[in-house]
Amino acid sequence: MHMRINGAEVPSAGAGWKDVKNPATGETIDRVPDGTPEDVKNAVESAESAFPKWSGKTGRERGLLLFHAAAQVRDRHKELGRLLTIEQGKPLREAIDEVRGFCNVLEFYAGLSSQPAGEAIHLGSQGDCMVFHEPLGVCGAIIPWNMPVIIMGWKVAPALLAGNTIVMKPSSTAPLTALSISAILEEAGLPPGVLNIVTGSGGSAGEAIVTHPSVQKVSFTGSCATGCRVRELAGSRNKEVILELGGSDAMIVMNDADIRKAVDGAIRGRFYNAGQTCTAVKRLFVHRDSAESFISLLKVRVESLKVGNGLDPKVDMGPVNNRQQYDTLSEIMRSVKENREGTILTGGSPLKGDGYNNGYFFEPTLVRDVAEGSALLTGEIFGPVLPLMVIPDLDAAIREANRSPYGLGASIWTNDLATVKRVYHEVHAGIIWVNRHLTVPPEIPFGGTKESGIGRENGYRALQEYSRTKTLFLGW
Ligand code: TXE
Repeated sequence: MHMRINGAEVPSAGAGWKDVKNPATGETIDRVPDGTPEDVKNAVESAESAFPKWSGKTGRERGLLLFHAAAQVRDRHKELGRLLTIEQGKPLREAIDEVRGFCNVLEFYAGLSSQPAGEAIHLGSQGDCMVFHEPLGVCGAIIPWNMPVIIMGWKVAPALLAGNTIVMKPSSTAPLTALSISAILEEAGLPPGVLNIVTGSGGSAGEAIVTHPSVQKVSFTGSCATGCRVRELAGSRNKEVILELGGSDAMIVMNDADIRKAVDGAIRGRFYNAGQTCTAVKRLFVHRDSAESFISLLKVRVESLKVGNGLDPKVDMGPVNNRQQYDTLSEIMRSVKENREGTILTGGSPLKGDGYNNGYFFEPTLVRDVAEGSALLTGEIFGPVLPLMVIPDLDAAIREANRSPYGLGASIWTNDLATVKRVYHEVHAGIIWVNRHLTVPPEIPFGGTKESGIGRENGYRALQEYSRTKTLFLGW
């Protein structure tokens, strides 16, 4: 596939290509151009030329177009879901959900298009003021490979509705569905140049987007290290950023919790998308009174997960997306075994042999009583490995939950309101779920504290992230 600039497929100004592989088989399924700074320059120019007309439309006109585009993507959800499974690895049912989720995001923002924006301020004898919300101009969006379609929606939909034009870079290991979707948006009537996609590496195409003088704001989702780099590059140019940098979400199960419901929550929370979700359950704390019954039920459920090619409808979990993830995970588990960093209750190794050859498959893994300082607790484990600790009381749970540099989400499983109140007030995170984990519908603001990032996506407020106020002072 080619990049999409100014409403058309274009080859790169450079000669390079990047292979896109199916993580379940290792086969090359397509290739995309290795975009250069020259490609980014062309894309930004195209976004700049499209801006006056796009920002000149009424919000309702832009909203109608988003509705229409959502319907066209929805019509093709099966074929897009299949493409997403082939390039990303997730089970088809999750891939289709993600495509539908993208449509939900478009529809949510389209629905906001008729909301009144701006304010009128009466200043007595001094006069009256009107505060308008203006789009920023050209915005940059940098997308990872774990949820490449929904994260595209989170960035593109509010930016477009607010009247901005966009240059977006998908990840090199999952760019294809995003490219197909942007072509569908254009077929649905999105004018050429409003959404431009440059493929390629982060160091070249990604940094060229962040540093281009005409790009007003960059929204980035990815690792902490890259997010810091993006922030530095943008900050030294006085550019705003939205950074969503992952997490190490705690799930706390108290002794009054509904154990079956909590086990379901832990399974979905950790093993959905092979554990590669920013808000996945990455550390599980269980109250000692219910620990043994909870753990034995959980172990049975983890062992029953069927791993395989996501196109097989019987599969619960696919491979991890790429070699780097696979190697990192293998290395972490090697260290856990060698240094006795915890008791592995099940799993712990890459899956080899029949049906798994050349794929990045990893066993669903449960590790209990993880030692302090283990990477399982200090880093962000982006794969199907669930570390579990038994805690004596709520004080310990809150203390442990906060012992992470991240602060994206956390969940508390209980029926006691006083417990909910304490966790809500004392755990540092952008979202606290009660008897639930992972769910992020477009209606709610999403983003973290501490090293999980800055700014918020989703919800009504995201429109403000993509606009600036301008005031008209009428002195009369
Ligand atoms: O991320 P990168 P990687 C975490 C997760 C994972 C780790 C590494 O823990 O194991 O990050 O993943 C682009 N300037 N998350 O290496 O490098 C890159 O091309 C501008 C959590 O894949 O951050 C891709 O499009 N852009 C996370 C995107 O940034 C650059 C989701 C993410 O890549 C760039 C993914 C640069 N210098 C990984 N370098 C979440 N928040 O959910 C790379 N990129």
